[in-house]
Amino acid sequence: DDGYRLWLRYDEIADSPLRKSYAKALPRVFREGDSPQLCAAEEELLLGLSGLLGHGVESTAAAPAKGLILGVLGRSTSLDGLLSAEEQASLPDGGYALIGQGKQFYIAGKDDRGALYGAFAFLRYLQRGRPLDDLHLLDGPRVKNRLLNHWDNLDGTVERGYAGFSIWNWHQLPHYLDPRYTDYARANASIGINGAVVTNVNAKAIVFRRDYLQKAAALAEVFRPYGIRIYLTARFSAPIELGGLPTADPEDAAVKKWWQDKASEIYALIPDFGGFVVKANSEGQPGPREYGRTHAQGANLLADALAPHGGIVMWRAFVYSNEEPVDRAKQAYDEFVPLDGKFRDNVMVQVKNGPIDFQPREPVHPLFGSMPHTPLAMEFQITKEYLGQGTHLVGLGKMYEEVLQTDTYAEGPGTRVADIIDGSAYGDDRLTAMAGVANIGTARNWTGNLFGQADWYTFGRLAWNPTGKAEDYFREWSQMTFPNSPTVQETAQNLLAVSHEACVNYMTPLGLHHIMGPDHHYGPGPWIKDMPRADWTSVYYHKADAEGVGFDRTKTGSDALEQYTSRFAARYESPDSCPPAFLLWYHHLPWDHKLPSGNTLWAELCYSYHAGATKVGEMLKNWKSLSGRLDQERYESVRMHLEIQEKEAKWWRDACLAYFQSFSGMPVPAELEKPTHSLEYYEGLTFPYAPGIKAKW
Ligand code: BDP
Repeated sequence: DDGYRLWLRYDEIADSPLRKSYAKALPRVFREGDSPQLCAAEEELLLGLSGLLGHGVESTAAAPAKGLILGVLGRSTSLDGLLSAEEQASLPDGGYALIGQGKQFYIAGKDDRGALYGAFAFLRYLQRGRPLDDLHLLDGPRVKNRLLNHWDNLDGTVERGYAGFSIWNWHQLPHYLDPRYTDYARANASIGINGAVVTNVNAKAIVFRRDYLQKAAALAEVFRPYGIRIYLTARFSAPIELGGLPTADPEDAAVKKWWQDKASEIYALIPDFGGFVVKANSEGQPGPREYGRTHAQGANLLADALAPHGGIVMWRAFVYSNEEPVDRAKQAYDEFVPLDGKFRDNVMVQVKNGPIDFQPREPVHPLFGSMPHTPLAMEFQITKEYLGQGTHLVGLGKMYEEVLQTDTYAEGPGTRVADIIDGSAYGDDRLTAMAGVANIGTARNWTGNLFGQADWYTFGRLAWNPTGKAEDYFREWSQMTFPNSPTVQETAQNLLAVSHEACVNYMTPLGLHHIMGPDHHYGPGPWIKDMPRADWTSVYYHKADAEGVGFDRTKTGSDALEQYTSRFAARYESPDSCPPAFLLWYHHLPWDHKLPSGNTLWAELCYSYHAGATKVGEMLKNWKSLSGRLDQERYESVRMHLEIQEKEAKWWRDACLAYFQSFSGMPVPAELEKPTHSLEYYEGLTFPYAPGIKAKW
């Protein structure tokens, strides 16, 4: 089994009483309505039911006395009176109800998308072997825009992509439609994703050339029945590069007209086009700052062009200036907070989860809660640029949850990041969004590492409900990915649950960050110091010397903590009360500083690195205990990746401890293994062809 079917496997249910009871209850399917989404939902139901029940299930032309009925509330008469008025009103757009009544089962969408999501939820129900008795379930998305961001280049490469090449074959579009596009859309619809940004944030203007827009339109057509809108990344200088204008100044009349005309051209081809994602004035990308304009002026230029058509702009806050900063963690806040309230209604500011850059663990970004008048979108990374890429198994759901559950105190105690993202903290009907940088490529199993599928899955489920629990989604994924085998499911679920903490421990424990190899960001590189910018080096972030280690971000240092609410900051200000997980993020401390555990900082660092590597050993052992309990192909694929991960966790541990020991001068605690090689050995390793190098700007 090559894993291509993801969590939509629909293998025959092995538990025969259960299968028979489902089969008896669901002999046929009736769809009331003809929208493309309803048709896609019906098709999926027939495919899923036929597979799970082990025999063909057919559709009927009229509501059956016994069976499954699919429709849209208010439009499908068979659903009349199904829900109370309050129930119906409680469903948000995209919401659905699954109801069993007598011998009939209903999938009732609030709208067409809702019916589609309901169909997938119903199948999920069966895939997980849930009882159909008393079925009465209402659900709907808490976040309006749930997007994947593909960092895919038009030449087929993927920036920070570790699962092969881009699945978008621009060269053959619009004429050749790879069936994979449909399977991609199905998979996304099954977890509620409703937008796909198909081009890299490091954008090319040519994507707005008419022939490329036609290619995008062909993808949009494939996505449409699955409720997915297409978005493109907008290069700010496109009016110059493509339009031949002398400037891209957002206040220039000709520039405004160029964007308006371009938007009209796009919407004529793609009527449900989602909008633009923009990376401006960051890492060499052009932007409004070149013209002395603000990010708000830049974003509003594009927003005005899209507004008549209903499109939105997602303007990224991942900016850092060319001047070398005292603390890069503070830059986005300094630049964006003064602009709060100055963006058009159809602009969202898209913020990475932490203030640096997708590290194994970061505190939440200080912008969350600091721009109450601007809708903020969460940007998570699903592709694991800094977390072992396509090789290591790291259940990202735990990290997403940690971020989303963090209390910012912004609107009083209990203002979790999740409440800011879903808008409930503000009680208005603002735009809401969550975006995930996709980990998908041409690998037969889509994500290279089989467990990367779980990250995609969990991201989608949390985008639907940011207050949800990662473990629930790990369970769902494991049950659907390894059906009919509770032992495999439990082990898989456990691997997902423990692996993020393990990774943090063997890479960057106690709040360390950005100490990986340069450019490719794979493997340890705490010694990295000579780079074009200080904030691309490791020494800038860990500041290790004979005295101690860590980045002082308190009042005696960069005072980054001042960008958070005082309640939030209070937890981190003193090294005595700061949670160990963030100690060196906020403090520079002596090597012999005593921790609550009773250990010195140095010893704690040693124990943490060892705990991480040891955990990976256990993960491998647990997986190996499954030999023979699942298909050989997936078993071997995970085993081989875990074998590499175990080796590399030790590499991280030993290289980092050898390096930091050269400053601390203290011995590794006697009961722990010492680094196998000298520091010079680790420093001397080179990886000229490591994957994922950033596109040259
Ligand atoms: C960093 C990546 C780089 C991206 C950048 C971004 O190293 O490849 O272009 O983020 O988010 O994590 O724009």
